Amino acid sequence: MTEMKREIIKSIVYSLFDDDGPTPIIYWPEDLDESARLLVAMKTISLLMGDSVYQNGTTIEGINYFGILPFPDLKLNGLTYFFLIPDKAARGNAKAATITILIEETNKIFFYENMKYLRVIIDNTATKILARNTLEENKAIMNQLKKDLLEFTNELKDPFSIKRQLKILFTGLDRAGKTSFLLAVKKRYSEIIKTLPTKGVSRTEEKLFEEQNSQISIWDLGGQKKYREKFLEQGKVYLYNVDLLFYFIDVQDTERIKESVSLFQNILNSLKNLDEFPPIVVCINKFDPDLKKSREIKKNIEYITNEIGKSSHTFFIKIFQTSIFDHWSLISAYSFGLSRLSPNRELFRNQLRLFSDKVNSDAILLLNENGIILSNYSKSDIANKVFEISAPHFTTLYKTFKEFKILKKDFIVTSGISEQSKKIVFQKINVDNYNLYLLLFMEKALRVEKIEKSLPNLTKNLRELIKTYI
Ligand SMILES: Nc1nc2c(ncn2[C@@H]2O[C@H](COP(=O)(O)OP(=O)(O)OP(=O)(O)O)[C@@H](O)[C@H]2O)c(=O)[nH]1
Ligand SMILES: [Mg+2]
Repeated sequence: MTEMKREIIKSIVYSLFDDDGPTPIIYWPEDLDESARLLVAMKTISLLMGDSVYQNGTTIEGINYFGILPFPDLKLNGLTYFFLIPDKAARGNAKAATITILIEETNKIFFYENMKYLRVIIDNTATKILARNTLEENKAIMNQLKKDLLEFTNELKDPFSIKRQLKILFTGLDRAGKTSFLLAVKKRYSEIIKTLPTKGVSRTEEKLFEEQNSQISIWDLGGQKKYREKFLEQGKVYLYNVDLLFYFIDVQDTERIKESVSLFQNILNSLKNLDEFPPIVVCINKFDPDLKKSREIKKNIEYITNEIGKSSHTFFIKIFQTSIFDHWSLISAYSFGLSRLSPNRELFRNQLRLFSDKVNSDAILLLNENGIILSNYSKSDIANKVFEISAPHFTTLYKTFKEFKILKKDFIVTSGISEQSKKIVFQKINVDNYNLYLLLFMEKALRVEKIEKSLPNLTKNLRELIKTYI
C-alpha cells in the first residue's frame, strides 16, 4: 500500500513593492487564496520597509537577509528572504522584494533545522531574479525553486521533527574561567568562590524565553589534561553537531598562553576533520579592570589576537576581552554568541534600524529580562564605541530600572551618566508573558514624543517576532 507523502512546503510567494503597494507577483499553489497571498506580501514587505518608503539617496546596500515570520491568521509560518531590486524608475532607486516559503506553524522547526540549505537555494533564486528578467522568466525561476524545495524535502528523513537542539561548548585549559563565567553571567556570584575544577562535562540548559522553539544545551568541558585529551579523542561525541563554541584563555597566565593557543588549534583541526564549522567566540579572560594598563597583559592580548587571527579565514571568530569583575564584558561576549544562533537576528536588527531612524537615536539595544542582549544596532562605529564606553553604567542603570519596575514605570530617561553619553532612554516592552527592554542612546536632542509615537509599531512587530527568535 502506498501512502501519499505529506508535503511540508505549503506555499511559496514572491512579492514586490510596486505601484500598487505590496503585491504578490508569483505564487504557488496557483489557487492560493487571494487574501492569503496579499497578507504574505503586505506583512513581509512592511517588515522590510517599515511604514515609510525609501527616500531618494537612502543607501540600499546591505539589505538582504532572512527571517522567520509567524502568520497566525493562516496558521502558517514563513521563511522570508528580504532583498532590494535596483530600479532607476522607483523611488529610492530600488524596489523592495521578498521570497517567502510557507509551512504549517506546528512544523516551524523545519526552518531552523534546515536553514543552511534553504538559505543557499533561496539566495540563488534571488540572485537570478536580480538579473532583471521578464515576468515569464521570473516565473520559471520561481518554478525551479519550488522543484528544488520539493526535491530537498523528499530526501529528508524526517522533515516533521519537533524539537530543535542546540549545543554550545565551553572549552579552554583548566582554570581559564569557564565555569566562573557561566555563573557570573547569571549573577550567581556566591557560587563562584566555591567553584571546583570541572570533572568531565557539566551540562546546563539556557533559556532566553520561557517558551522557545529550541532546546539550548551548554556543555562546560573540564579543562584538566585528562578531560581535554578525552574530548579531543572522542571528538565525535563532543564536537559533533556543535552550534557555537566558546574558547577561554587566561590572559594572566603568561606561561601557559602558548599551550592554550595550541589547544585552540587542536580543537579547530578536530572540527575541520568532522566538517563542523560553528561560529567561535574567544574570550581573552581574566582581563580584570585593574590590569587594563599592564604592559604584560597588553603584550599577551596582542600575541593571542595575532595567533587566533590566523584561523579566521576558515572559521568565523570573534574575540572578546572578559572578566568576571566586568559584568558587561561577560554579557557582551555571551549575548554575541547566543545571537549567532538566532536565524532571525538580521530581521531584529532591521527592526531596530528602522526605529532608530525614526526617533533619531544613535544606538539601540534590545535586552531580555536577564539583561541578555537580543539585538543591537548603532548608526556608526563611533556611536557604538561611545555606547560601549558607557556600557558599564548600564548595568547599574539596569538595577535601578528593575527597582523602577516595581514602581511600575516603563520609561526612564537619564542624562550625563558619563562624559560621553548624552542621554540614555530605558523603555520596557511587554511581550505576552515576559518583558523586553529597549535601551536607546541619543547623542542629539531627545524627542520623547517621537519615541512614544513610533514605539507601538515596534512593539507590535517584536511581540510577534520574538516567538521565532530562537
Ligand atoms: N582574576 C580573575 N579570576 C577569575 C576570573 N574568572 C575566573 N577566575 C578564577 O579562576 C579560577 C578558575 O576558574 P574556573 O571557572 O573554575 O575555571 P575553569 O575554566 O572552569 O576550569 P576547569 O573546570 O578546570 O576547566 C577560579 O579561582 C576563579 O575564581 C576572572 O575573570 N578574573
Ligand atoms: Mg570548570
